[in-house]
Amino acid sequence: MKKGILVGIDNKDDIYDIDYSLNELGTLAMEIGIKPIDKITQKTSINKYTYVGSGKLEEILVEIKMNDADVVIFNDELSPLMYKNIEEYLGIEILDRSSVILEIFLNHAHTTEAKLEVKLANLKYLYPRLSSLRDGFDRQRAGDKGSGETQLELDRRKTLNEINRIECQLKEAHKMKDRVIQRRKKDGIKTVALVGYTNAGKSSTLNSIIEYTNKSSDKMVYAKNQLFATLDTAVRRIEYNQTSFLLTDTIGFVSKLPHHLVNSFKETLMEVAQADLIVHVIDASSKYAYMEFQTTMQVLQSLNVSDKKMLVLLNKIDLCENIPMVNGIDSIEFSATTKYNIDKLLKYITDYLNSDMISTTILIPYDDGKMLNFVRVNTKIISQISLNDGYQITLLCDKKLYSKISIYEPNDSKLEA
Ligand SMILES: Nc1nc2c(ncn2[C@@H]2O[C@H](COP(=O)(O)OP(=O)(O)OP(=O)(O)O)[C@@H](O)[C@H]2O)c(=O)[nH]1
Ligand SMILES: [Mg+2]
Repeated sequence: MKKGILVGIDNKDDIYDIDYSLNELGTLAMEIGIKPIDKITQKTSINKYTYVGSGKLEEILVEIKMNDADVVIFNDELSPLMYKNIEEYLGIEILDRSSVILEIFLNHAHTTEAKLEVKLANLKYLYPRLSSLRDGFDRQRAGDKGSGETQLELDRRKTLNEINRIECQLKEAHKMKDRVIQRRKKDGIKTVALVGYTNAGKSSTLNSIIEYTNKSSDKMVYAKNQLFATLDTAVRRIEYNQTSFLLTDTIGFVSKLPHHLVNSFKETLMEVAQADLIVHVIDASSKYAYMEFQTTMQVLQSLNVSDKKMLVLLNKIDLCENIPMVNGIDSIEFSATTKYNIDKLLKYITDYLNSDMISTTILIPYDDGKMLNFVRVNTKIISQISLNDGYQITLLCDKKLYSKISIYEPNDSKLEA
């Protein structure tokens, strides 16, 4: 493993506590094979030329020599100018928070859409930095400046072309996704999205629900003790208590996510924006549970989905000594591993989804198989009786579907008690 020094600014205006933030950076670094060996902080605001002040930079240089460090990681995104100045001064590999997160995402993206989204974010991050990167490359080769400049123009053109190409591909993929979401909405299909800090247990929660509701295990999703194990949304149909809904597993969040990444994944996170209910999964056993909760709320705000109905799921309760308090939002203590309170969770979800349902009794002629099928798939059937001229069905349906269903409401005289 490479040895890394973490450097952060302890700014009192920052909403994140510096210990939390550097601890998180250290965990992110480990994910790409860098072991944090030292943490250096400065109580000030970010210096726009060198991130930290010149005295601090000297201190970092001493630490590098003393610890034989391979890389220095800065806790915020460095501007191209900062990157160039620092790299010239320190003379070793420099990374910033964004580049570490991007590298993890590049390693973990599996589906075509996730791969394109990460690649796009990475290219947008690299584009303004091409000049510094090429300078470094030329310095190493002691090459002539002239060829370096034309090479830089070439790099820039290639990068821009690639950005345009990927944006076009993604536009098509997102259009398709949007059509699917709109169709679901039209058909009144309810959706619930699992969101939360990375490694909180979103995928495990989905898997435990799949298992509990007797779904086949091939519907399970990838869950691992790893940051950003999930990079693509997965949607599964769940049936419980005669209620059917779609449950979405989503990508996890961390603080200071690179803005290009958030933009790239915005469309993928459409599922969250369109959900009827958000289940915010928290690792209740984490020392930083509250900060992690805040981090997720921040990202949701940047996605304009902070006003949705939310349930907080205090997961990993099996590991908890102290259970975090949640005020003002409904919450359930839970364990995806032991399935503690899973029935309570499912009851909460289905009760909420059914709360804006209309109850009615309809009569569907025996030869109207299409409507019969529609009702079976999209409504909650309470009872069904076979009469002379069709099925009499008492059901609960979504308000949006009522106009389609009410056509089948017979005159009272035709109804069987
Ligand atoms: N003890 C315990 N471990 C849990 C529980 N829920 C999840 N885990 C573990 O936590 C780790 C992360 O779980 P995931 O379900 O992959 O977490 P995630 O939120 O989907 O993570 P990302 O996809 O990386 O954002 C795994 O090692 C799980 O086994 C729980 O209730 N109790
Ligand atoms: Mg996951």
